[in-house]
Amino acid sequence: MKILVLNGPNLNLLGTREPQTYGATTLPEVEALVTALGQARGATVLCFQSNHEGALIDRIHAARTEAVDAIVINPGGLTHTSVALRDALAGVAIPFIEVHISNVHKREEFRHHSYLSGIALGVLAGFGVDGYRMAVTHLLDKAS
Ligand code: CA2
Repeated sequence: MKILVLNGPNLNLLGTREPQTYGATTLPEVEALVTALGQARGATVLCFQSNHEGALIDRIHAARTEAVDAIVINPGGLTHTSVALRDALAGVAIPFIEVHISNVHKREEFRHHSYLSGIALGVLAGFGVDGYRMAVTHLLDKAS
């Protein structure tokens, strides 16, 4: 089982700014946690973050040749803007779970629409960084 955990723009700032919205855990801490979760269950978890839409799309394309079984993605602000990211995920046809740290439905109207949710396996929002653990655990459970 190989899972790719992707984070989009600005999520490298996790744990350093806006803790009231995004919590105090850093991205390296989240990545260490999901990597350990995978290791404990004999799975490989790969992690990648970029502030660039094209780099995320290239990483999604590469996932197909690496035989990645599933993707966990927090697309950041690209959630609400990117048809290209949706097309990339649809194009590789790798099942994915969309994760949002905050409950986007309780925030501004423009955060209520996601270009990805309609083709996602599932969506988690509002559970803080625990959403990443929940998503990876679900995929590991489903595969076992
Ligand atoms: O709640 C989420 O996880 C979001 O995907 C985060 C995005 C936001 O645009 C989405 O509407 C919801 C923003 C990511 C910014 O991350 C930061 C983390 C710490 C400090 C500042 C920004």
